[in-house]
Amino acid sequence: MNREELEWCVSVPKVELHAHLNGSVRNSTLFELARVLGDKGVIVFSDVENVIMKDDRTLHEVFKLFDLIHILTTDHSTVTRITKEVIEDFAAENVVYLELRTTPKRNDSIGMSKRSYMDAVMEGLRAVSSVDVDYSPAGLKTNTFNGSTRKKMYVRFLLSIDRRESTEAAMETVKLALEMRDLGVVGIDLSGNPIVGNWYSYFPYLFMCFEGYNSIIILNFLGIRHRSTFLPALKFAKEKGLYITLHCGEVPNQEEIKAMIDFFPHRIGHACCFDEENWRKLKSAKIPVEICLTSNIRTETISSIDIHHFVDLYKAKHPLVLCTDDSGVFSTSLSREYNLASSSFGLGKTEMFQLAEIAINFIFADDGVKADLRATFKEAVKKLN
Ligand code: 6MZ
Repeated sequence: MNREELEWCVSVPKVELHAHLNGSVRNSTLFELARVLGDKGVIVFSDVENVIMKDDRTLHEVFKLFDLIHILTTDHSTVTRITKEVIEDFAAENVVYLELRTTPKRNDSIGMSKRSYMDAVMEGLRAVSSVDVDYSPAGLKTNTFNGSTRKKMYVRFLLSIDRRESTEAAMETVKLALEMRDLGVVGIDLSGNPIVGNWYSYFPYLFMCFEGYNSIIILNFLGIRHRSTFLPALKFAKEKGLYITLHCGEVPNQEEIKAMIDFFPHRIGHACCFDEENWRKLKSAKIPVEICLTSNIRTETISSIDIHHFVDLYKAKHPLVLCTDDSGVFSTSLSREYNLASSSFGLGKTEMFQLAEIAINFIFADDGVKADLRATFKEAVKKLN
């Protein structure tokens, strides 16, 4: 990686729209947390160290890693700490608008509800000290101090529904998002292991009823388990005016991909494993795509960068935005993603700058924020030239 080019990518203002909180935790923080739990005998530090240091991991392995990260991070004070650090790391990268997504977690054993998890996130945001953060859609709430001349950054939140969750848990997340709109929650993300959970609701129990004497015996005929679906929660969120982004096509489930496009989310993430028909559908629907290059390569979702679908979408002028996905897990940064796009696809500085600026069109915020961001880019272009 050319150092000078990377520095240029850092200096460009950027918009980050696909970043998972727990995937963006610094390795140094994970090690520190692992050491504490190791000393308490909750985990074996060296096992954790090996897992964290592993470079390439399949998509399946990544989800095992997240389970481990959640053991390390999920108590209120740690959630606050990682939120502060992650936002400050993005600010240091010159990210001027960040949509940070996280899965609100309930853990009765430590008195954590989805709401208290999010309160801990908000506390982390308010603790950010390296930049002024605007996190309220009405522009009323900032952590600005009087007379501050610090850089300003917009932060908005997306609440993630994990595909493992029940319909009820997904609905609770949507209700929480509605409750927290004034605190900068703008939408819902569907994420998690793509082979878990179903898009459609269906009745998989094939059962036989034997009515005899005074009782009814129900036999589970084929042993197919009922799985709840997240669709009712997503529909409800959309009806209530929340923005929706879906992880779509991380695995080649064409039926689900088709249904997701028909749902017409405001954006989708990844779009890796589309067949020709769904690819055509996506392009004609013009749904913006959050592209995560390093993540796709590291998880082997895309076998090599030169066949990445970025090129096709870019040439077709399809709305797209470069993102990190999990900057901690994949040891990347948004500047590195821009640098990678530039070196892999031969984009010059003008194209890179335009790519960064055009992302403003796809943010889940109002026109006032968009106008302010456009002004920031206008100023930046003068300095960079
Ligand atoms: C799907 C992903 C993901 O929510 O605990 N997540 N879901 N595909 C991916 N591509 C690699 N990367 C991260 O952050 C971690 C959670 O984000 C989702 C997973 O559900 C993971 O557990 P939070 O802050």
